[in-house]
Amino acid sequence: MAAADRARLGVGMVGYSFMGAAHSQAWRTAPRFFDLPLAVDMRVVAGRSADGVAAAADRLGWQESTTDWRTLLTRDDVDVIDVCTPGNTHAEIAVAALDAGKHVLCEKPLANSVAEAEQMVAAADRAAARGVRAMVGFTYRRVPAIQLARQLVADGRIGQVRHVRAQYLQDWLSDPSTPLNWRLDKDKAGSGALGDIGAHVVDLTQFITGERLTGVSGMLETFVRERPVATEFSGLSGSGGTETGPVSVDDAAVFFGRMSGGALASYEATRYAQGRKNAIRIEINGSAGSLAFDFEDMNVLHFFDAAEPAETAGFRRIVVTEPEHRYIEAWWPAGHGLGYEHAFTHQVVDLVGALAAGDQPTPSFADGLAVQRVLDAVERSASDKHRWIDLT
Ligand code: 4PW
Repeated sequence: MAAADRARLGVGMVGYSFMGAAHSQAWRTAPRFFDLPLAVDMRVVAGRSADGVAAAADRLGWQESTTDWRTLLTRDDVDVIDVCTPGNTHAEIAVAALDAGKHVLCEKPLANSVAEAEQMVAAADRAAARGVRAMVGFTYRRVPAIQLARQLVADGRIGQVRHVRAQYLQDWLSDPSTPLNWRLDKDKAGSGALGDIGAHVVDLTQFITGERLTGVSGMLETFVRERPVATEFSGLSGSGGTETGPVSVDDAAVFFGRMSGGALASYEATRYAQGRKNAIRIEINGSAGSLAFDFEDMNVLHFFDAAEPAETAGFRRIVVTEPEHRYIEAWWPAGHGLGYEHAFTHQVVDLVGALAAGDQPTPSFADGLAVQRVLDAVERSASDKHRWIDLT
């Protein structure tokens, strides 16, 4: 589409650290590699520190900055509000934005509690009646190998799903001197590894299989209960002094459940898996084959087809970088590979496409609520001797 024919989509973002930077690069890059139906206009970024947010606007490519996110609600040049703040502010910002008629992209997990997530879904439903859309940022859905995995399941290539095995492994808390930050504060983050990274594998397994968890049993552990107060923190690392404070969230979560199609599912989320930096490992075994993925080798999907002759059967390593694979054609020649940031770009591409078409983007807030219910059930189970919690 010729640039002049495109209607503008004014974007306002709230928050500008790790996720804000990832989302900013996506808003900047998507129109440069994909033929978007709307012209992205990175209008304004909001944050609490005047100096910090002004510097971020400059660095990340926003035209203006503000210390008051509420000003975004009344601006005619802002059509979509991108929420990249800690979880305790998601509900307030997203509900206000939707009620003000702004489309919303909200970072995961959707909220810090089921009650907040339900309020957000209600706001999204009210807004949808007026053509205003809401999407939650389960970004890893947009990794091409994950898209291929979902396609293979939907096409029946692994048959009836029997086992779902999922892990999200990081190690940035293994060192007890890693300081406190908002991800370790229950008031801000809602939960620890469970919500921050476990939420991704819950969403991914439900997305790939097209099924929902119908019940869970789990346990949580906090290995290091006191840490230095941070003197500086960025991304997932920082430093602290001699003052210490409590960790109020889980460090690790292990749970199992049953999928709606009958499969048995097991999950592990931890920030203490020494040597595993961002390993999202998913293996699905079906009656006719298996799939395996690890984000640390994110351009690859392993596929086992049980129909192949035994002499030559084996896991096939599919390099998911062909133009036939979802999103790839817009990028590099086959084999040149994508990285972490590309999934955020794909998220913007899909959101802008849905907004232009007047469609509901996915994952919806209702999808986010479904994940929230699983997180809540795991917490309830863990605090009650691993009791089975029904989700039907
Ligand atoms: O994908 C993960 C996020 O959802 C990242 O590795 C870090 O943990 C940042 O937030 C969560």
